[in-house]
Amino acid sequence: MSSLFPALTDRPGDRVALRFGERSLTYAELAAAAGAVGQQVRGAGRVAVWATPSPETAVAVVGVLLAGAVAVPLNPRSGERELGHILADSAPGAVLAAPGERLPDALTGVPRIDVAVDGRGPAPGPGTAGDDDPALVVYTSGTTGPPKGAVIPRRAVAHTLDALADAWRWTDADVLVHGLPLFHVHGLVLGILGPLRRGGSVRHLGRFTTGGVARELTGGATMLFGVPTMYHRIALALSDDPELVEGLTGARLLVSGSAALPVPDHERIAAVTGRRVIERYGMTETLMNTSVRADGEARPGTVGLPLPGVGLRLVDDDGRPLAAHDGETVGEIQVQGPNLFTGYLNRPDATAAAFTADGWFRTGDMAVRDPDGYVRIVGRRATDLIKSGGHKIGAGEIENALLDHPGVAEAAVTGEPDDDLGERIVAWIVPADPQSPPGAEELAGHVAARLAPHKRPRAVRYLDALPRNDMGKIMKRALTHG
Ligand code: MCA
Ligand code: AMP
Repeated sequence: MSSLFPALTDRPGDRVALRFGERSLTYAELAAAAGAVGQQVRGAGRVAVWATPSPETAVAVVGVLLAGAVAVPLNPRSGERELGHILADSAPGAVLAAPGERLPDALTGVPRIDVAVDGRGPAPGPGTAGDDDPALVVYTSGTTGPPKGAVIPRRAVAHTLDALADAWRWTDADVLVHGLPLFHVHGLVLGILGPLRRGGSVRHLGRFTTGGVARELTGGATMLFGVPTMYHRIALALSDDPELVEGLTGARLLVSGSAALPVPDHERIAAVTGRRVIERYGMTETLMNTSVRADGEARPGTVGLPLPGVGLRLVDDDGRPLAAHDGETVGEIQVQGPNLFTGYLNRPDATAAAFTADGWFRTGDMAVRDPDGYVRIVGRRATDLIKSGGHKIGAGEIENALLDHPGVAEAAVTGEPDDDLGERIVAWIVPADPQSPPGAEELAGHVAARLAPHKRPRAVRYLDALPRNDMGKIMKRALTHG
């Protein structure tokens, strides 16, 4: 296939490709370092990447892709159980990490390759990998069980990034700033591979702060990507931070995604800066489906129009497509197109269940369409999927982790509205010993160590018994509405 990164494979020059804090790499330096990685991983099949927010992660993923291998980004804060599952499922031939990074015991059996940002490898060629060959396996939560590995082909990466370039007028003149984690599609595919495919530049904040956003947007950055929690924190900070106001006001494009941007945050930012945040809608399995266009109307609460090449329909409960664009009739979003994943790794059952008989992907997101076609997401089919800080988290995996705690007899997990996180995780616990129930911090630490810190409950409520129906099924609505 044609190169995923023409700016790296065709005479890379001295333009800065990426910057993390004080450390930056030009296109020529990135091509050489990625070439060195590529030499080491060629033929390795799947290669895990210890995805810290660092230039090593970018070099690692680009090197793997240029070599035609498959990158499996790992959350460096993954707990034992989550990491154990991902490694057993994806069986990586090697793990790429920054030198000096301490890796957990679960990775002991996997050959380690240190990523040298000053490495010098042969100029990457066009490669032999085909469009339908996998580029990435990204793990994503479902309602029950451990996370599933979404296999994302090279064509999906190319297609989604080019569709966004069209929608956003995204060019090599753009300098993106963000502080997103690099083990999700948002931060890695859009936030790192996006600028590199365009031949532009990215500045990563290491960790998100409103001060970092202000500094970069007043210092030459043109675009900002973030999850709604980040825009919420920006909206709160605007009144005390003139540099932040100046930066947002002057930016070419402000983009939010991964969860719904609350209308009050959208309006607050618009009122202070005169700028409207653009929303786009995507999913690990589908990459990007819709977006408000750079020259379109950024109506609060809408995620815009289907991107070029993406088929999108709403269906009723019986799976029948809805014809109405009346802004009222709610249906599930189904999508089709070159942006889609090819399936879940080792899970033909889950893959089959995710598609309709005629090949549409069931997103589980519920939406209406405005008369002009704009998509407005109104909710989610499964209440057992929680979006907290833009991370998708399955209630089932947290319940299983809680049940592993000796002090927990029964557990149920729900999501509750939260101004900052969108939703916060709430654990409902029947203690094994009502006289000495495990504390909230103890349980949060227990989940953080097994799964990941962002999956920890933010509140714990204690009950004598969980409400159950005649079939013994926990009635979560009675918990949240009780
Ligand atoms: C807290 N920490 C702990 C514990 N509690 N560590 C161990 N044990 C504990 N019990 C640590 C955390 O690891 C973290 O460390 C720090 O304390 C603060 O944690 P937390 O409160 O969870 O973080 P936050 O500051 O509230 O984070 C908010 C955030 C974050 C920055 C908005 O949620 C975030 O980065 N969200 C982005 C999610 C995302 O990218 N989603 C895209 C997926 P430390 O501070 O050192 O880290 S969706 C997607 O990809 C699709 C395709 C799409 O549409 O985009
Ligand atoms: P993930 O599986 O972690 O990639 O998350 C994908 C999910 O995030 C989608 O199915 C939606 O529920 C949600 N999502 C992503 N972008 C948006 C958005 N702009 N507005 C509302 N929900 C969104």
